Amino acid sequence: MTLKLRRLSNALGAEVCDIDVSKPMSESTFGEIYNAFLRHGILLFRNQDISREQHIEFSRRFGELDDHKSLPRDRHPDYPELLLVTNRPNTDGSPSESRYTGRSWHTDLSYTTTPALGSLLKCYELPEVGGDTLFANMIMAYDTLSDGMKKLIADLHGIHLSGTRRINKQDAGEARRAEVMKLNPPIAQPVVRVHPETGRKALYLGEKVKRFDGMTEEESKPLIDYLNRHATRPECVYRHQWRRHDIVIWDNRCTMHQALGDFDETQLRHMERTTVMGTPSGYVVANA
Ligand SMILES: O=C(O)CCC(=O)C(=O)O
Repeated sequence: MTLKLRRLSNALGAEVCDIDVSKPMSESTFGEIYNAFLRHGILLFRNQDISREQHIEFSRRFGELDDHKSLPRDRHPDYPELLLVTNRPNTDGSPSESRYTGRSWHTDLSYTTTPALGSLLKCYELPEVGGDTLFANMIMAYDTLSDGMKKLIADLHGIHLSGTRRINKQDAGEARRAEVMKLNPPIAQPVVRVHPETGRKALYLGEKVKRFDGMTEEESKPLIDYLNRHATRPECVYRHQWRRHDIVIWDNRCTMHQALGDFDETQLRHMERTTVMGTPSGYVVANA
């Protein structure tokens, strides 16, 4: 079978057309999908009105799945392979802990020593308008730096902090903050990451990074801000407008993303994500 692809933007992304991911799929068809994933950084599958089991089963074809133990409160109560990104209130009426998940530029699990290979996000409920997600091509971001800048950043490591380290007490609650901080010590990751499968170099940063290892925040901030700004220029970015039953998979090793708060938060937005485990990268930073 030859896959029918439709590019989503100049920077990155392709829609895989006319595929039902819940149907049996040959190795060769999946091989074509995987090659397209490596080539385009993100893939979109529309109209996937499938069960949670089928979402998990399709995700497993990309590799071993994370059980989200670093974010226990956001796990689906019945499916540890699924992470909830939802503003649906908890059963006791309290606000959902995951209602602001992903509201800054990041790549998944970069604050661990096995950052995610990929993430498959399925859309269940959408507000009337908005609720979009931005994706940036970090290979393009790296390639478009000057040689001088490439040399300057070649050996730098950015210290990645889990989201809850940066959340204030009112939003997260002190107990949860302490729990997640213990589960997620600060991790230094190379600023220039070599993609383990394609060998391409990509910027590996985002807004979870507040300083470089061996440097102060004050020293690091101008360069971190510059690199994040450079990576998120419109020419490096695709903006996804969701439809119900979309599944989007992104390659966390060469893209970053951000969920936008561009919608009426009294309306429901409910997404569920599987996370494909990646290969080891980075190191724990003591006393960061
Ligand atoms: O809700 C979204 O659009 C993206 C969520 C997100 O950032 C994530 O799952 O890492």
